[in-house]
Amino acid sequence: LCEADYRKDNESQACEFDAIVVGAGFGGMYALHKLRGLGMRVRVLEAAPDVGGTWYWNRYPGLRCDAESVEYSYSFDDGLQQDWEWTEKFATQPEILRYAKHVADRFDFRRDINFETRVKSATYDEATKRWCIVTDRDEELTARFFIMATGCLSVASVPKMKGLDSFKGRWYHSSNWPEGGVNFKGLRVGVIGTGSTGIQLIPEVAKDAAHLYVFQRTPNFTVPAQNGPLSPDFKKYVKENYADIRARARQQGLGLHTHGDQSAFGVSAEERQRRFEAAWQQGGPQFMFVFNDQLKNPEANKAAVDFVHGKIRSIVKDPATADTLCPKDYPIGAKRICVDTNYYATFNRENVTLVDLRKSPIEELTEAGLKTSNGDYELDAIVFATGFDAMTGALLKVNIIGRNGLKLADKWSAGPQNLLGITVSGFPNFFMITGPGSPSVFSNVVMSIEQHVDWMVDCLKYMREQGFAAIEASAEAESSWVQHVNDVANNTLLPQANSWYVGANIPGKPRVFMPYVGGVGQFRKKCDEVAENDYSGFALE
Ligand code: N01
Repeated sequence: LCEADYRKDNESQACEFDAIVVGAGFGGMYALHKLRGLGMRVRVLEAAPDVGGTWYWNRYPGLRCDAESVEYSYSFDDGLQQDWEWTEKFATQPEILRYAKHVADRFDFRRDINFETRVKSATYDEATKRWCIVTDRDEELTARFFIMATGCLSVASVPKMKGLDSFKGRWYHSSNWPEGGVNFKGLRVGVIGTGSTGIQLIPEVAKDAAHLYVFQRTPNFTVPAQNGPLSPDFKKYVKENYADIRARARQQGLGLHTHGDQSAFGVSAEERQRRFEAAWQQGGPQFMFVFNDQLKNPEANKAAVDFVHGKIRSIVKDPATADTLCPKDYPIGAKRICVDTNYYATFNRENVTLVDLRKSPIEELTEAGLKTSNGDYELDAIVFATGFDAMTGALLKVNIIGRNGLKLADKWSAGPQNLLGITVSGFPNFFMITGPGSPSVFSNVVMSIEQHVDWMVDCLKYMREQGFAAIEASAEAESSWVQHVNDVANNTLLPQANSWYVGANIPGKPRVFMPYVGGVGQFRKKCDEVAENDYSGFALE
């Protein structure tokens, strides 16, 4: 079906599908590919005018992926990975979006995608064992299987600040950036937020702005990307060894580098320092895996903290600014580690001022700018790099109603109960790609997407072979999975920060550690065991 045929079909009420997928990012596109492989009639519903998901909407200056380009890509088709040429160690957003579009062209995905279509609700009908999906075009579609591939970081969080409406300048949220870009030349700009996003865009905005004020509430740890063009030799090596690299990534998250297998205290102080320095010079998030106890042992973590504090103090010339940039009250890695290009050095520029919101909180936005408890800042533009309603935000934006009228929003009022991060008890034939309870954000997410989709598609194949019409997680299996996710997290230092991992950035959100941090290898093993045991923990009918 092409788009026009589909609309015609729809008019004649032929809107029944085997599967409806929401989202045409990396998750939705791969789900479409695999479901087509089962011979299913699939429709993907996407709010944006084109594919790409997060890489479509996020276009702020300086945006790159913090997983290396040759890893942050699909592994399912060797022809694809052999043909595509990444140019830099860490790909820019335009390059990743080009890749997503290339994949859509190559596999002719667009003919099964309805763009500019937002899903409003999805309701399970027990009598027919089908989902009814309603869109903002007032279409009603039905499908046996309903799959949310809406991403973990796709619902922007703009803090409710007093006076936002009165601000006379322009304001932007990083994840909904104007397509043509923003010209900050000669402007007084305020950036609120110093997470991965702020840390990437601040050095770029500083190059253009007349003056840049960085409003920091919590300092973050960031390691240099040490980005650069990929050499022909490296590209050749990767292409010749893709099978091994991908196999390692399926077990440990990333395949190019091996993780340290020693405790930080299994080596001398000099050697510890040497290894941290080598990781810093190598660049990227590998810094978190120099030693195997960095995220578990507070002392090992402190050794990494001290190393980064030393770097900040050596780069930033003004000691008071350097001190304000040093995170001191949570373990490194407990908020997702950031990866930057020239972040700390940006604070040496004459036209950049760091404002410590812990000492002087924002009171309100005014017509002319922003007022803290310590004074007024006149601004022409404000950038909110204030993050996302992570992991559950996009799932709960759709009114999903399962058996007995149960709303997902109500079921999750105390936290996102789920089984394997892929399914939810009370919601038959409903699947989440990279849902809460899965490794998703704690992994190379494209590899996780492939694993979740592969597991789901194997499950649907099994159902067809065995003659089942519906599958649903049992309440007991779900409770023990949530307990396991918590136990694994509590065995680390990760729950100790007020991060989006625990929903702390959204007022009123229940504090629950959402991602599975037991490792992608362990997660894969658990998923495979469930499948090998005829989907133990699930009811099939
Ligand atoms: O969002 P964040 P992000 N007043 O939530 C501050 C992925 N990502 O968009 O920490 C003042 O991390 C908030 O302060 P605090 C990646 O997984 C990846 O930066 O709450 N400040 C914090 O500093 C990442 O982790 C890439 O005290 C307020 C910031 O805003 C995730 O997305 C690039 C505030 C938000 O940081 C999210 O990153 C970009 C308020 N009312 C993103 N509210 C790459 O691949 C919030 N803040 C490289």
